[in-house]
Amino acid sequence: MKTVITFGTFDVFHVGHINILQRAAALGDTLIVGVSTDALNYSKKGRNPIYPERDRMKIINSLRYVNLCFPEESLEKKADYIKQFNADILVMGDDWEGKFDHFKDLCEVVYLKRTPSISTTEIIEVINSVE
Ligand code: C2G
Repeated sequence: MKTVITFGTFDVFHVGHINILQRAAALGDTLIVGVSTDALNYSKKGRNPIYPERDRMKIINSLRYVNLCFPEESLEKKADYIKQFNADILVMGDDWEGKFDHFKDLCEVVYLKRTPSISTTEIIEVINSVE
């Protein structure tokens, strides 16, 4: 039995998010998702996500590929989360390529190709440009 863990904000949920969660789930038997909190986002990006963390967690929790979802409170706690959930594989999109290689002594680290031409930032830009 293999447990897969992944992390993300998953703001303004879109098909790129579905694609990575579906492929992450296919790598093991259980998929656990850390959803970054509003506070973590604010500290990273200087703004709150469009959807509050309660709603982002509700969306992730309702997906059939996801077995469990929890709030990711700090980027520095990844090793603790990997150990806490006994994860065998850490999956991230390839925008994070190389950034989590130091966890290779804890678990397998896999970077999956991002879905091209879609991102939360682009969706927000398109909405903002509508007059
Ligand atoms: N993603 C993707 N294709 C896209 C957009 C996103 O595969 N077109 C993937 C990202 O690579 C990431 C996941 O979807 O693995 C979530 O993306 P974000 O919500 O943008 O996550 P991010 O803000 O990068 O948060 O601890 C790490 C952070 O919590 C990651």
